[in-house]
Amino acid sequence: MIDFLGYNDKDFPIPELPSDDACIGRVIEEHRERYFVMCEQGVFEAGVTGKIMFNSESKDEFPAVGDWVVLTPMDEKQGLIHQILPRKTVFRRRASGRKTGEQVIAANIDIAFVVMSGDEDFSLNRLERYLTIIYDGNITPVIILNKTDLFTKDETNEFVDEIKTRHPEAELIWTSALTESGIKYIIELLSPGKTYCFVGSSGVGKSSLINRLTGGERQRVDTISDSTAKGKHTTTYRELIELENGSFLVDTPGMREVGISGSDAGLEETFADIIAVAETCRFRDCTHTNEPGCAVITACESGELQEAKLENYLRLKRESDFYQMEEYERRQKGRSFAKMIKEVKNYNKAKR
Ligand SMILES: Nc1nc2c(ncn2[C@@H]2O[C@H](COP(=O)(O)OP(=O)(O)OP(=O)(O)O)[C@@H](O)[C@H]2O)c(=O)[nH]1
Ligand SMILES: [Mg+2]
Repeated sequence: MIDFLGYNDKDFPIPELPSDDACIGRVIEEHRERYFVMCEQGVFEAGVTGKIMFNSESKDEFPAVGDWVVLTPMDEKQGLIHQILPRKTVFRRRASGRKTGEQVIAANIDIAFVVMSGDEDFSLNRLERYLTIIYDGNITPVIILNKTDLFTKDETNEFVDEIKTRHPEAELIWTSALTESGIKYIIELLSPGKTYCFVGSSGVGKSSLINRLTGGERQRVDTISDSTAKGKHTTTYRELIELENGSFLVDTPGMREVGISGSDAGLEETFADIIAVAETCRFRDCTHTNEPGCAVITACESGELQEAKLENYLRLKRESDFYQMEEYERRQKGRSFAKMIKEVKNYNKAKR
């Protein structure tokens, strides 16, 4: 039985190792395809083998923070990642910008804290994007409303009510990283061997909350953007931190885009109230926009369902469907290209 960095060989049997000196480690930092992997012998800076590099069809086949991997040391400080062990859970979003496919933000997460604050960051629609991704990855969400010190009690209560009305099923904690109010409710959730990640927009206080939990100023100043950010401690890479009680926290940089991929399971859980009513619509393929006998529209009119939530559901469902269609087309294209290469090869062989 291995009990190391939350690795439990009951969850994943230890695979056959490629050599005697190979070991199991956990990815604790990710920097553009270079990884820091913590093993029992220490921390190794590692890249992936050529096999992973060339056989991977998409970015989610590369290691991510929180992954357990098989590593062979090359010297005392450098290593090579041979294999990623199966992921128990995964926090992934649609790759940002013009890239295709999915990007894994963190793997093997038990609870994801979605941090938001009451200032301009407050958005129930964005919160639902996070919930969809979290449920889709088999992770349990906990919502944190931070920076309550900036608001009156009544204002905080209003934010709390808005979140609870829209998502009564999700656990909600309101905190101030400045005054430490509410921090104890986060601590109550942290168990040894479990992994927790903090996600949310830039500046909402993810790293500040983590600093409170570690009890120290472990946050690094971002020296690169110091001149523009005036010494702001903005997080630039994902990292895993071990707490004294044996639990693990993943800090992530603020996300500008929270694009969902094909996340039907996540949508079904986030919008379970809408999905339940939709079962009773007259048409099975009802789009809940203008059909006669649409139970969802009737429920919105009577106040049983919230119209704003329905609008967001329909938007996210379209996004999920679009992603799946795009991926399907991309794979078909990839397949027909591979088929064409094969045909050319066969033709050339036949000619010889
Ligand atoms: N008033 C107040 N300020 C806070 C609180 N939490 C964080 N801050 C401040 O908000 C700013 C951003 O905090 P960070 O902890 O760096 O935010 P972050 O979510 O880690 O941001 P990124 O790393 O850019 O994603 C800092 O100036 C913090 O001091 C809080 O509870 N109350
Ligand atoms: Mg940060």
